Amino acid sequence: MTTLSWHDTTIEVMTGDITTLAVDAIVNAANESLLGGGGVDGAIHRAAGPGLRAECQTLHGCPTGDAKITQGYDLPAAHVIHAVGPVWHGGKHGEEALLESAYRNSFARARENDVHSIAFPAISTGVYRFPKDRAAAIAAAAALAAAESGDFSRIILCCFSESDAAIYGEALTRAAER
Ligand code: AR6
Repeated sequence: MTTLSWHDTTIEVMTGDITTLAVDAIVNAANESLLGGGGVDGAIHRAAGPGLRAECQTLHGCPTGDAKITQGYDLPAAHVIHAVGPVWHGGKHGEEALLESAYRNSFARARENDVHSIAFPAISTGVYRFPKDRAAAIAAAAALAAAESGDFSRIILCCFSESDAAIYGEALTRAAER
């Protein structure tokens, strides 16, 4: 685990199941339909129960790079922020800007809803095939920028494997040294 104090925010890279975290909001790596899927999206919907899907149906989807917020239902987290990261198509289709935008809009939804502690999965690095080192650098830069805003007490980058946590931890350390 990598932990960093940045301005008044604690930024942590951890390994674990994001559905177990008792934070103000967990972020979902969703798709444009917002109606569920596999990976972390499937795990969040299973743990939250049917209320989450019912609320998602009222949202009419979400474009890539954007994020929408719901309640957390049976999750220990109060809210779910559904962020839609890009599918990796080789890197020349605006993928990096879209992933940055997904993080930026997730933090925006958080601010609008008094969310001060927030946990992110490794958005786009599973089924969407975004290279992990590049995705980690984008996540780390977004977390530092959000910490500098002073609006967050705790930002967690929640990886699902030790090897991913090593990549995200290194990216966070490197971003903080710049
Ligand atoms: N806690 C934390 N991280 C997890 C968990 C969990 N419980 N389960 C998986 N991960 P992915 P994407 C990690 O594929 O690439 C869905 O079908 C996983 O190991 O879930 O953004 C959606 O509906 C990986 O590191 O999301 C979309 O259609 C990371 O979460 C599509 O997949 C992201 O992998 C989105 O693809």
